Amino acid sequence: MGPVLSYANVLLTRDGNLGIIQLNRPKVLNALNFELMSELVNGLEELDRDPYVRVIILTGNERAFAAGADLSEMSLATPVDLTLGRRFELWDRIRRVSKPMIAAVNGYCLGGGNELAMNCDMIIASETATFGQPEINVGIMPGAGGTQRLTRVVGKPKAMEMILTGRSISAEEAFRVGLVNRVVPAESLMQEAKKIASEIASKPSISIRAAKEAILKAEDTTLEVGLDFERKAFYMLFATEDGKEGMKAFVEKRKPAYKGK
Ligand code: CO8
Repeated sequence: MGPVLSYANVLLTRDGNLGIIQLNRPKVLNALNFELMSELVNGLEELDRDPYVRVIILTGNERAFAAGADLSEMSLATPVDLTLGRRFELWDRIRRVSKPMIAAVNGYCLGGGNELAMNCDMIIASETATFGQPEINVGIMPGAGGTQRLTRVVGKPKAMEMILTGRSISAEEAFRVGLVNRVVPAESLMQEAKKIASEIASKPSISIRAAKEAILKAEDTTLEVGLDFERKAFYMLFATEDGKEGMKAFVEKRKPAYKGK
């Protein structure tokens, strides 16, 4: 393990078949400015293209995953800048990352930071993490998917409470309402994130990719269209060597040897 590429605002490393991106603007609690977001998305795409990387972990530091959009930058924005700028295209590119992404969250996970964590496929939180959409306190509202994704995840009443009061919730509450997958002691956060990432990384990669795509479809389509999509993806896996190998190995009572093909 070791740094491979060092951008100015994110640190990108590889650890075996895991790709790790650490947000790295600690002085401002990883506030998401345009430069950080551009580097983050380029880093994610770099890892997505890397054939050796199976799962991506996104993390911050002890104090913050990210305290939201950079307010010193945002406070100067106009609707025209926001419309014509590439800021929100970056968010669309995160959704197109095909490999599983796990957010390992310590400290503040607020506003755009929470939206970023929700853009990942799972969230592992440390006991000291806090989650919130405090935009209302600065006269705006969530703009990178908060009203849509949080509502789908925690339901309307809780999303209303969080977004309209701007109050944060603890990691424990985030777990109870289904926003995070598990809560672990701060000192074992990365270890736990890597454990689940490695488990996923050991599975046949085409199945993982197809299953992720199908689950994401469930977020924005009808049941009928989603079931249809799932079925086609399922059929497709019968054309893969790994699909044949996995089922054959079970029947022959041996461990499968997957090739990622
Ligand atoms: N933007 C810019 N700087 C920030 C931000 C931020 N969001 N959050 C913290 N900082 C800076 C502080 O200004 C401070 O800098 P300095 O040392 O130079 O004064 C430093 O980080 C440390 O922060 P604090 O001293 O405030 O630390 P505290 O522990 O006292 O408080 C808090 C921590 C509670 C997290 C507090 O910093 C805070 O309330 N931050 C703002 C949180 C917020 O409102 N987030 C929502 C922003 S709006 C948003 O996310 C909209 C998303 C829309 C799309 C996304 C596009 C990218």
